[in-house]
Amino acid sequence: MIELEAALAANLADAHPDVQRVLIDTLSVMAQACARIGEIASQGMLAQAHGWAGTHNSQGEQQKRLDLLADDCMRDALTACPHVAGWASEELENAQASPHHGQTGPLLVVYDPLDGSSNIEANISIGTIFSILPHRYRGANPGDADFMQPGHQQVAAGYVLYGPATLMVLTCRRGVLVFTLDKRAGMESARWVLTQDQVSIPIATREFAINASNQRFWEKPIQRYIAECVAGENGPRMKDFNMRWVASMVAEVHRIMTRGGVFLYPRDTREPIKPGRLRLMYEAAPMALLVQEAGGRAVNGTSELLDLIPDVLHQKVPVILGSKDEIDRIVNYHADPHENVSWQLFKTRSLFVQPQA
Ligand code: AFP
Repeated sequence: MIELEAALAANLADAHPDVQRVLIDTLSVMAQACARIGEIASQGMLAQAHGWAGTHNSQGEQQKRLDLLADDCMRDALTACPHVAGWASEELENAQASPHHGQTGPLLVVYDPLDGSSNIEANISIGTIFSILPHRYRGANPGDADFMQPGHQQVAAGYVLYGPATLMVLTCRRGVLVFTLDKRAGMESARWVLTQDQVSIPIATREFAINASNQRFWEKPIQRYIAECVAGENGPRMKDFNMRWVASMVAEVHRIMTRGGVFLYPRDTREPIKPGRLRLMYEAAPMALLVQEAGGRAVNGTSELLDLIPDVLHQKVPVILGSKDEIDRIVNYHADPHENVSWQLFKTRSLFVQPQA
């Protein structure tokens, strides 16, 4: 079995030895932190990890106990890592400079410590998402502005899925690797082992994931795309589609990594100043890099997510990603915004209207 460090060394064989060392060390430290988060999550109520913490993050969202425990695990790990100059967490208002390595570390880390918080008490899959960026202005502690780099600058990105198995899915821009946390010899000697090399997302799919309760707020291109999927073999797509929604982006993206599909959290009209629910830096950009490295595509409807330059640390964006053929189609629908939705489809077969006998 190939363990994390050896697998990364092989994956980064063409990189400069210094780059190799820095990335392997940093990813190993983060992998350990995620193993710890997974352990706490798996203990649930036994670890007092369920329920509200009674606090809010900078976005005004209520925090769960596990959000905070996971954030602590990541922060402690990153503080000890000499290569990390600073980090930005979905749970913190501002970026933090490393107290010891702020001026010297070559890397910045951005992370969502606990994705899918609403699933915690229901014991449904949750995850951690992270992104690694270069620290370009060494000699000074990084501030918020240093983190606001477009996603295509990422040197690595990944997520950890705390599901029936604990999996880490990583890219160092040389394809996508999957590691499984091997706990068979006990948690003390748990290790990450490579279980899949070079993940490839099928180019075509018959499966989509969207929170259909927001349908009335979607723009026309998304109305049209979903209506056509739901119309199935009777509609213009002439094939039936399946739908899934886990409410944890990590779980949705991992399903797409394993069997293809489309995930949409599109722009909606509820809060026009927040065009979307997901954060560009903590969720959209790292997932976009992973999806692209696996042969898929990730857009906001009209532009590649990796090209977007953040204006603020917690910026939200529409996210549409997955199997390439479907994403190409959705981008084409956005390029033709005046095309009317086929409302007829909604009358006969809709997410909410019973099909006529
Ligand atoms: P939380 O971690 O704040 O619960 O959010 C998870 C998430 O950002 C993403 O993982 C899901 O796709 C999405 O929210 C689910 O949102 P809905 O509440 O619309 O199901």
